[in-house]
Amino acid sequence: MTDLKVVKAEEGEIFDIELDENLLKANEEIANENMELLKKHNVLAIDVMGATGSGKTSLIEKLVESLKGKYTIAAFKGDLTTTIDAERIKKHGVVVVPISTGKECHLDANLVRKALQRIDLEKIDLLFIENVGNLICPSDFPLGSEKRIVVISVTEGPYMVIKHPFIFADADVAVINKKDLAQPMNVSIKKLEQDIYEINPNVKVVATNCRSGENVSQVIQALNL
Ligand SMILES: Nc1nc2c(ncn2[C@@H]2O[C@H](COP(=O)(O)OP(=O)(O)OP(=O)(O)O)[C@@H](O)[C@H]2O)c(=O)[nH]1
Ligand SMILES: [Mg+2]
Repeated sequence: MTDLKVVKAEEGEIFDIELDENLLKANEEIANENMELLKKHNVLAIDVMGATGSGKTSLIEKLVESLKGKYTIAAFKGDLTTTIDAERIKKHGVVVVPISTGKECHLDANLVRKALQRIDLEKIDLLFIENVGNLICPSDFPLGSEKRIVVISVTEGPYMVIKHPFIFADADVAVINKKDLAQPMNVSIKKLEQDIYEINPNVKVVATNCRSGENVSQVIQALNL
C-alpha cells in the first residue's frame, strides 16, 4: 500500500487512558446494569454516535418529529460543556437531559446511569442518546443501549470510514448524511457504503439529508420502529 515507514504504537506504549483495561471493564459492568434497567422498564435506548457536525442532532430531531406520535420519547445529549443540542431537541416537545462530559471525548455508562435517574422510565418507550461528536472513543464505551447508530457525512471527505473502522463494527445502522452535498464534495456515497459493508456486513446503511428529512423514514425502518 505504501512505501512510507510507519511509526507504530506497540502494546504497552499506548498511554491513552481509554485503553486502561480496568476502566473499560468497570464501564461495561455499569453498561450491563443500565441495559437491565432499561429492559425492566421496556425502554428501547439508541446510542447515536458519529463525527462532529455530521448531523446527529438533526437526525434525532427528524426521528423525534416522525415518531413522537407513536412513542413517548426522551433524549440524552452528551457534550463537553454546552446545552445547545439539548435545547434543539427539547423544542420538539420531548424530555431532554443534557450530560456534560467536561473534558471527556465520549459518554460513558456511569454518566448515562446518572442521567437515567433523572427520568421516569415507566413513562418512556424510546430513548435517544446523542454521544459526543467523535468517531474513535465512543466505540470502546458501551452505554447500555440496545442499538447503535453511527452518523457520518459526505463533507468529512471520502476516507472517514476506512480511517475509523472500529466504530462501524458494532453499529446496527450507519447513516451517510448530507447526501445533497455529495456532488459538490466529489464524494461517492456508493464507495462509503461499500467501505462500511466491508467492515460490518450486517449493518444497515442509509444515505440521508437530515436537513430536508429525505430517507429518514428508511432509518426508522432500519431500526424496526
Ligand atoms: N446540507 C446539509 N446540511 C445538514 C444536513 N444535516 C445536517 N446539516 C447541517 O449540518 C450542521 C451540523 O448538524 P448537527 O445536526 O448539529 O450535527 P451534529 O453531528 O449533531 O454536531 P455535533 O453534535 O456538534 O457533533 C448543521 O448546520 C445542520 O443544519 C444535511 O443532510 N445536509
Ligand atoms: Mg449534535
